[in-house]
Amino acid sequence: MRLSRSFLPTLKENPAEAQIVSHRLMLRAGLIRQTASGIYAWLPAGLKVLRNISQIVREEQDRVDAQEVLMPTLQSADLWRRSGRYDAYGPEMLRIQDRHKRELLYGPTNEEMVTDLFGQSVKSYKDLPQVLYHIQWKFRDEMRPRFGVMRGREFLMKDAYSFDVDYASAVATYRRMMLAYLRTFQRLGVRAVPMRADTGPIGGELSHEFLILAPTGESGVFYDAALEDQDWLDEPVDTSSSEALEAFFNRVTTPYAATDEMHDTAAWDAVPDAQKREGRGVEVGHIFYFGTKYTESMGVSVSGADGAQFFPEMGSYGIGVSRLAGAIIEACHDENGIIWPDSVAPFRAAILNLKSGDALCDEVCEQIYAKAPEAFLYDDRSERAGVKFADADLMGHPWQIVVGPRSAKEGRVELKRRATGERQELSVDEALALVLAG
Ligand code: 5CA
Repeated sequence: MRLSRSFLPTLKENPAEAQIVSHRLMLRAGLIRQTASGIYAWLPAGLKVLRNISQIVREEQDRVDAQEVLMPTLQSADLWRRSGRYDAYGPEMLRIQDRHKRELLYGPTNEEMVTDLFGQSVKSYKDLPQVLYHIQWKFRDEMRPRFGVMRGREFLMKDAYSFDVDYASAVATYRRMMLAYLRTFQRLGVRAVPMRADTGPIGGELSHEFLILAPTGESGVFYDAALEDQDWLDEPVDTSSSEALEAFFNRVTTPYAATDEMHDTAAWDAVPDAQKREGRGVEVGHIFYFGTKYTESMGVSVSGADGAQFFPEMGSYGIGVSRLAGAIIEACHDENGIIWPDSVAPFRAAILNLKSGDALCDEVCEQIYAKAPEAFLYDDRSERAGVKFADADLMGHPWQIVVGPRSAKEGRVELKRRATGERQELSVDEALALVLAG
């Protein structure tokens, strides 16, 4: 994308309404704009981030055999009356009437709809397990929307729902999903620690939330440093073996980890001091096992091997996709701006033309840009070098390719790595190879 022609409205000043760093940086870097309280429009660079996050989430869901669907945002109130949650959900639910005075709602979550969809088509134990997910907008009329996309009213969620034949199979599904989550967050370039959680309005008996560690997080967290050394990308777990899944689950859940809400000081005292880590975290995912709560209340049963009807065991698994954009910034920034992990960045590199209008500089920049226009944000504006450097740091591209008249004469460019500040002078081809690798 050429910066001179793009819709990338950066701000020099910190917007007064933004209290936390990710909100400030998302506004300043031109990623989002608020359109109503707790509701945001995603501008081109922000949308690329949202898509990059969604794609990694999708790949990891597909890897554990979850199947993508797309359920609507609007749901009928009757569906929620069947589970008894229509009245129970309270004022967070946005209730709507259509022209025929039929009651609808903007979905805050999809347990009822997916249970109904499942029940319409699946009639036998032979068709289990099933895991369905979608990446769809949700609405929760939060009392105090704040911190930009971190606590919005409309927000993008990946929500998956599983149906299993019995408890043992449901637990295996839950553990597979836990692994998918750890891999997802690792690929997104952040560390997320799973913590035992309260089940809240979703209900159920087994639940973990995943928190990204960031000093500005909403929850206090206490955890054992053993959880810091785990690598889920290079240590494959055999997800077809329930023993391997159990060993994995124990490894992740045995070391102490709790948010302040669930903190157990006696158990914490037993953690060796050198292993104790205390900090703050942002909840980016939450998984639940709740058995037959919805299948039973909604009357959705299938026939078993013995011919008798039974209620499938369910779980639901959420990831806050739009919240993640903010949470990643909370974890990855410095005083100059965002430092995007490579996997999430809207552009791999900015091309900074230090002398727009100079024939040679323009030519070298155009030559680089033509190699991969989708990967680069070409700063072709006739601005001062300082402005270009500052904007590139603010927007957080993993690399900056700096083209100035002196080095351009020798066919060389300066390559800066945003995360470390390291600079090196390289030939155009060497720089391109580094930037476009992986
Ligand atoms: N049905 C279950 C799982 S599919 C569910 O709704 N879980 S949840 O309530 O925990 O939400 C899942 C994730 O959505 C949360 O972990 C959080 O990351 C994100 N989320 C929840 N509320 C908001 C909000 N107001 N703004 C942004 N993200 C949110």
